[in-house]
Amino acid sequence: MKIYYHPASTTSRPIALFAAEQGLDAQFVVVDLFTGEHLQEPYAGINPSQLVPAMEDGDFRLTESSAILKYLADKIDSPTYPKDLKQRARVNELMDWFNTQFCREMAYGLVYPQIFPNHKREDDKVQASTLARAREGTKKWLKVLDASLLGPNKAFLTGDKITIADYFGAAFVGLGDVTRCNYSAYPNVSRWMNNMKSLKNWKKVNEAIDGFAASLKDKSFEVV
Ligand SMILES: N[C@@H](CCC(=O)N[C@@H](CS)C(=O)NCC(=O)O)C(=O)O
Repeated sequence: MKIYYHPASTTSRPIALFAAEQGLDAQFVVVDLFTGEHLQEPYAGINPSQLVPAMEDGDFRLTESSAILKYLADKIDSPTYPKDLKQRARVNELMDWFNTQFCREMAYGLVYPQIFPNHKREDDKVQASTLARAREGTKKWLKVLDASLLGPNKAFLTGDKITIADYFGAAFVGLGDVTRCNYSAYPNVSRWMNNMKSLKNWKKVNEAIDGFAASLKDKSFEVV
């Protein structure tokens, strides 16, 4: 099985972390986003959306990080994607929540326009209003995550056991480290992220993004 990915990519890191933690046997193939390898053949033929990650299992190809995680967890019969109808529905719900609401505001609204030149708005006023709006949106979703989705007692999103929703969601929330967001107003989010960061393979999997964050240490950002 091959996983095409980039080590700094927000949507690749949940898969790399899942694989490392759950002992998935897969060949990880780097697609260099910085040289535009994803925009050219052969990768553009593997994922017509020209994004990472993508997976090949024999002649079966799959894109979309959330779908790939579910496939991989089922493939190795992992308890991180429960079989019980309602427990599985809860994991799906959380993954959809991160992939839509949270990702839109945090990644595409607040962080990417500040760290990726191709996401920066051309007009300074538009850039400023995009960030201001996304900052409020991100705060709203962090509050929901803190108070309702996590609450004061859970180690992980669905209780005391880790699921693929945790691997998935932590990459988006962890993106805040790149621009030095401060989550102290969200103690349950902070506790959960500390649990995620305590995983054996977190540091290694996040080496590339941590290095990128370090390279931006003198730059100031709009943050939550
Ligand atoms: N919905 C997709 C999003 C994938 C995505 O946005 N990948 C980014 C890296 S995090 C990418 O390949 N970006 C390249 C580009 O925008 O040119 C998924 O979850 O797999």
